[in-house]
Amino acid sequence: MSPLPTKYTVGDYLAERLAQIGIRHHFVVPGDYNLVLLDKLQANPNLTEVGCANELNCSLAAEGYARANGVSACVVTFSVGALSAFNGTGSAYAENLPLILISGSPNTNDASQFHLLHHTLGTTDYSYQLEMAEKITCCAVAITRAHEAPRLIDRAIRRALLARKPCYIEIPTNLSGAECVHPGPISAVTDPVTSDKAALEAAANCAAEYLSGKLKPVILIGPKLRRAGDGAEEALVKLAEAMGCAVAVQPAAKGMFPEDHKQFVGIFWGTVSTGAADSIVHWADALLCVGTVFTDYSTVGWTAMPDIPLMEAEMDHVTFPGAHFSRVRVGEFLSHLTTQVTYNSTTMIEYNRLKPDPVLVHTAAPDDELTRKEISRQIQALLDSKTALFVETGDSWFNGVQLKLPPGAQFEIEMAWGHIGWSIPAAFGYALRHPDRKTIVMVGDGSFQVTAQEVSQMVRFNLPITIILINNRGYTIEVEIHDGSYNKIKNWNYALLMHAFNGEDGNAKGLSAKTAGELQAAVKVASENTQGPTLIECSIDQDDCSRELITWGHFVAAANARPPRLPGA
Ligand code: DPX
Ligand code: MG
Repeated sequence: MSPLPTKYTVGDYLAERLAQIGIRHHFVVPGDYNLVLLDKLQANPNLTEVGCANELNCSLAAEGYARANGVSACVVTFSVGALSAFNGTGSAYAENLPLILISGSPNTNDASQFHLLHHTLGTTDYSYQLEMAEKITCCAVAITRAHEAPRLIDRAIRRALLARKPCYIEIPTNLSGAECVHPGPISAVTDPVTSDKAALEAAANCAAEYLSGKLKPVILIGPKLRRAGDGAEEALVKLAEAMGCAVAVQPAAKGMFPEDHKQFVGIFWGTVSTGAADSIVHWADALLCVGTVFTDYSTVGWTAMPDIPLMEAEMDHVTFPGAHFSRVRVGEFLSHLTTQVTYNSTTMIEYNRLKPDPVLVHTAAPDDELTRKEISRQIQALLDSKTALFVETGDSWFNGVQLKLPPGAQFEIEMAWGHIGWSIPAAFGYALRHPDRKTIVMVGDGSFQVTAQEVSQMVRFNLPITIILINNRGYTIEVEIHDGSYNKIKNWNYALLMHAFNGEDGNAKGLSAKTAGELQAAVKVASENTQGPTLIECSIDQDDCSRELITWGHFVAAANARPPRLPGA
């Protein structure tokens, strides 16, 4: 550990807290309201500054870093920076990730002197950014005096860590270097809240009662399971084994239950489920939902909403038909329940009758035109226990969900927020924290165009990320939901772009594949390029999309098109 500064400033205090909660990299875009703060953060030897190309990418890189590290920080300037960074902050909120958004702000004297300032709306009220941040974070604080900084910084960070949501800290340009007290023990910020013993006991009893007399229990896992931390994922495997029942997983929770486990029955995604997950979920007479999120997307336009009474366990509470228990930590609850359940493998026996036979995967000849199926076949062969697979909004969601994850492989998807372009900066942020992983991104042409600049940071940090860019010449998912000329985009020379990002010293490689053999050769180049990203543009026909996308698109479009309900109707 480095020696602590004897005199603390607000900036030092924040830096110390960020380092103490396990942040090793902070993502920044400089601006005159945050420059002194950036100096202070830079001075902390346990933090590495990571510059981003713009604040949207900066916030999404921090979102990806939070997936790998559990918490992240994004530092931007007032308004012009923060309003762009709000997008990644919204993602962190929807995806349950504690991202600490830090914004520089005007000198504390300016508001009372009614000065008009740059990077503002041109009025003398500067409170709007804090008010906007309040809507998209679990705690938003603005420091107006240095002596309040320790209390406000600690409060915001603790709230974010406990709620698994983003927080916002605003620091005026003339306060980052102002003196404040030194930090107290970090446990005051990081110590978890434990379950209320009585509530925990009562919830476990209620669960046993919910299951009693039920013949066909099924466990359904959602994306909030991993976000809960708390050993919840491991506890769930033990509970599943004690129950012996079928375990289905929502698409955004793919990988949160081992896919090679004999009780894994597939991804439950309504009519576009894998295996026979939808049949077994709909056959169940008791559904133990853990961390589930039911949205129009995850229920395929509300067509797959389970219609039996549910048990729903969330990070810090459990709800049953007719009962609710607060302050029950999900990990503790699942462990407690494991000691009470009886073994009943009825749903596994039935699943083994229902499950489809393995399909024969066709391997294309080297000269065959590249297809979506062949791309998937080749990506499947790349996956191993070290892989982190990012799947972008678009057909990549459906193609990615179909892949079989080897044990240990990580799967990242941003299904709740669904921001096209997320995968490039998020994979960059993730790979910085986990350089040992083999990060692969499946991204469409339209999405890539939104945040392409962040590939240049992958080059700068020599990260060997493989980008499989599926070029189907437009916004195909939108074509399937509702087509129009707006779904066509300008084509780029994606492979050549890598040379532009290299500048004079980069190691990125850009390749394009139009045949199966070209893709195979490009994949080999990617695996040998350990010093920078490799982008492989895979050209396919614009109508070559998955069956699942077309089906899902149909039902989501129908849900979008419901006519307005009149009062009383
Ligand atoms: C939009 C989407 O090329 O993928 O496989 O061709 O669909 P596919 P692409 O990356 O195109 C993505 C496109 C335009 N969604 O089909 S999913 C609307 C949208 C969004 N996020 C933002 N703007 C618009 N999801 C930031
Ligand atoms: Mg496309």
